[in-house]
Amino acid sequence: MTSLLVESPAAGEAETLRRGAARVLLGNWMGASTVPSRGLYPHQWSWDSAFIAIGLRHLSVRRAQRELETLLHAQWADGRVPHIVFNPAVPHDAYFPSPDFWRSSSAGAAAGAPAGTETSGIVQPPVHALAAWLVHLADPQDSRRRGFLPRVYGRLAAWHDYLTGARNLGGGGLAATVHPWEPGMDNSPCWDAPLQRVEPAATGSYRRADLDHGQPSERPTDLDYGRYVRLATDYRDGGYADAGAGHAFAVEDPCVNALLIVSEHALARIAAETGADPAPHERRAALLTEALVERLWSPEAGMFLCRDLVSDELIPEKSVTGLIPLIVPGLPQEIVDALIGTAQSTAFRLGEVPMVPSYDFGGAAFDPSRYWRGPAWFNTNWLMERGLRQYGRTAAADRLRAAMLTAAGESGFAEYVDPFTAGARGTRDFGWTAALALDLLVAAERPDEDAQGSGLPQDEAIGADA
Ligand code: 9WN
Repeated sequence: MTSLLVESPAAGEAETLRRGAARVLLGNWMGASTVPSRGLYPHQWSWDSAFIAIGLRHLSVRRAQRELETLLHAQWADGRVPHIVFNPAVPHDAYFPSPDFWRSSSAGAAAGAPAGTETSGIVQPPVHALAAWLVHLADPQDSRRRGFLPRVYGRLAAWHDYLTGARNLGGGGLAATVHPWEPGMDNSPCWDAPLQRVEPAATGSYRRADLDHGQPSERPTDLDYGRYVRLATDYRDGGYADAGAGHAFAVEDPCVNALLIVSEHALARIAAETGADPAPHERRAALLTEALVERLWSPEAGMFLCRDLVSDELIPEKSVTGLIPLIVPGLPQEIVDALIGTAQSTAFRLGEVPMVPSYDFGGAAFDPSRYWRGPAWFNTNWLMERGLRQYGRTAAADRLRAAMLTAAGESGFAEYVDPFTAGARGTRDFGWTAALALDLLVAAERPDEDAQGSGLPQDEAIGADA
């Protein structure tokens, strides 16, 4: 990778990047939401849409609002926001599992799935309240005029109630995930041990569509896919019930819960802006932060780890998920220092390699090409960048931002990149890569206007913006 952008991009480079990112976002826009990729992922995905809205707000605040509202309209009555909202115009064989696999409107009826929209029945990380708050900040006057926050507040609050209620499977206050697709890092080595308990669905009982678009060496193996299908089938056949379901896979993930905390702080801001009481959200954010440290912090590893709820043990694999709590405000100083030390250690090599990898360079399962087992992703690095900035590591954050901007442009807005070279991997013209590059570009150019730091109540700069 040539280092085009050392600190902040030169005007010409920035313009090229901005145009490229805008081209991707306009090209992936479907009229009411944005697809992650026209080929590989031709529907609306939950956490993709949140990250996409964060970038889209710089192109069109209205579209960014619409993006989030389209997703939230597919919310189930029990509060869950589904991980995919299917586009009825897309043929079923374009993506697997398709609507006829999930059968949300029938199998999910008891859990309150909408009757008129087909969705998946699992969830993804809760980035949405943070995204809604950042979209509001992009143009508070327009947001107020259009009543954006009052429209989304109730749905976002119900979403968090679902995660902290029905999904408190471990009983310690954290949200659990019941499928490897839920934390969004599908093929992470963290799931290898828990997945051993899962009997794969029979080969030939389904057809993978992802291999029509991606390199098999960059995608999950057939064995892992069989297990994903088994877990989703069992969840569906149990009516997508959470309590008492005897989940074969149930995990508390640091990134999911860190995003829940940051989004809960954002919800407090949203509540205050709409005339509701922010205090319950602040209280919940504080309780979740305590639970995160109590249940997932490992002083030995110097990072957060996933907890397997079936064995009730921490999973010793080091994944980027365990560094992402750096976005949580108010962590004890020794945890912040340890997290940054681990990020800079030989495991993740922050500052030495272009972007933070998805998994420990020294881990037995490390693979520089395969899904979430080594490659570097733009959403996780965007979160790391915010975390570093929040805790005053400005030089490290600036370096990471510059490297991400270079990698986004040079890779053709790749889905993920090789962790040593930043060479493109996965699909190209990927939605959140373009969106988050645009967001970083704006932040580099207009630091005062952007919601730097956490987007949280302690952040005075944001208070002034709002
Ligand atoms: C399954 C859409 C999604 C991302 C996930 C990423 C990948 C899907 C898949 O693509 O997952 O949800 O088919 O592999 O792992 O984070 O949201 O971009």
